[in-house]
Amino acid sequence: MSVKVLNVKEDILGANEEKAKKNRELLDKNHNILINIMSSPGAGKTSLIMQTINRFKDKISIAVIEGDIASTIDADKISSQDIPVIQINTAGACHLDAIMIEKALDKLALEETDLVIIENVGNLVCPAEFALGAHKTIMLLSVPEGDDKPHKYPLMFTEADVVLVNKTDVMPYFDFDIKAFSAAVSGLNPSARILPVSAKTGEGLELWFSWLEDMLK
Ligand SMILES: Nc1nc2c(ncn2[C@@H]2O[C@H](COP(=O)(O)OP(=O)(O)O)[C@@H](O)[C@H]2O)c(=O)[nH]1
Ligand SMILES: [Mg+2]
Ligand SMILES: [Zn+2]
Repeated sequence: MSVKVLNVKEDILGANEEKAKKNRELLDKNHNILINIMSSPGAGKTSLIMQTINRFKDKISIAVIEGDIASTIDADKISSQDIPVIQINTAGACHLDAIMIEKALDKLALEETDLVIIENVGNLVCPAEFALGAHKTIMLLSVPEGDDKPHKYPLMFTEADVVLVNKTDVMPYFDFDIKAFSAAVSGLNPSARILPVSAKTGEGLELWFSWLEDMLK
């Protein structure tokens, strides 16, 4: 008997791509920009989003989609800023996919929104495999995680339009080699913008804000 092999992963990713395209069409129709922020747990996604909201909320209308395996802790923080937020609880799944985003977009007043920010599930691996329909992909790597991560988790760095190196305020306590890190990222993805920031002290965030401002024009 011959063995039949089912490439389920390819089918799943193909169906996801189709749905991501539909999401993008919906966003474009409503003149929304969608950014997808990915990192490992604790790298500083929520802190960066809070800083970004503080900076832009008087100028533009922002909505947030929070992806977590469980809880509404991050969504509650964002919501305290009077920002519309949709919490997706993935009940164990370690990434967001385009169908989840479709459902979340359906619950947002897109015609009244300029920028939609996705905080993906904290995970350096599979979130990068699932297109969501985002216009730009942002990756956050924090200093304590180490400068070797582009070698170990290349896909995430390959997919990113912007790589933010967060927690620069603790740089003196870690042997993080920013030059080696930047060279590794550029080797994988020459067009990635690499921006060292501290979402805690605000250091370097001006460059992130001006990148975002340019993109929103
Ligand atoms: N020292 C320092 N701590 C930070 C910075 N950004 C975030 N944190 C802290 O790191 C922890 C995780 O941050 P959070 O934004 O929740 O990360 P997330 O899990 O990626 O959303 C929190 O205790 C933050 O206060 C930073 O730039 N410097
Ligand atoms: Mg978070
Ligand atoms: Zn996953």
